[in-house]
Amino acid sequence: MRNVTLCFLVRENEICLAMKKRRFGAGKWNGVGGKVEEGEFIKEAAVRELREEIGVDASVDDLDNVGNLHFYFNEHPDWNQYMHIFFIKRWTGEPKESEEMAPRWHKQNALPYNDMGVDDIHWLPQVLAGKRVEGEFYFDGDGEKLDKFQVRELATS
Ligand code: 6OG
Repeated sequence: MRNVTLCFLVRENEICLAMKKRRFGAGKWNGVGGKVEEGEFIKEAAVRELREEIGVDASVDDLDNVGNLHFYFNEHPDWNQYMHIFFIKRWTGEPKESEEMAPRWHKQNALPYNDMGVDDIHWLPQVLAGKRVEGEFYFDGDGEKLDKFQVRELATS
């Protein structure tokens, strides 16, 4: 299954979400990420996407893997993907807009879940509370409708 990354810059009480301007998830707030390319390590791909999409530089050592989720698209099995989620507390540069995304800081306790992926409300609050998660989500249609899901909390190391 295709590996994809999702990164969130976090600072006290706030998290950086980016408005996706095109392609999958356009018009929604999300973390920053994309497909892992052939021959790339997952964290390297995450660092590359951060630089390409919001102009921020991070070190692979500062990527904290807070969750891993399998996504299954009932009507588009070729879209199925395994998403690796990272929180990042140390980086250089200021998030800035690109052709792909427009970043903005949000209060962690007032996130725009209605304008985010339908899965996010089911795992992001746990992650913000310091938990690590794994799980599976099944979607109908193009990913806008949740069919069923399971999320499990993992022991934090
Ligand atoms: P490109 O195809 O533009 O990368 N992604 C999802 N994120 C959330 N929160 N929910 C989903 O539910 C998602 N499916 C994919 C992974 C797509 C980006 O969107 C994330 C990538 O960071 C279905 O290269």
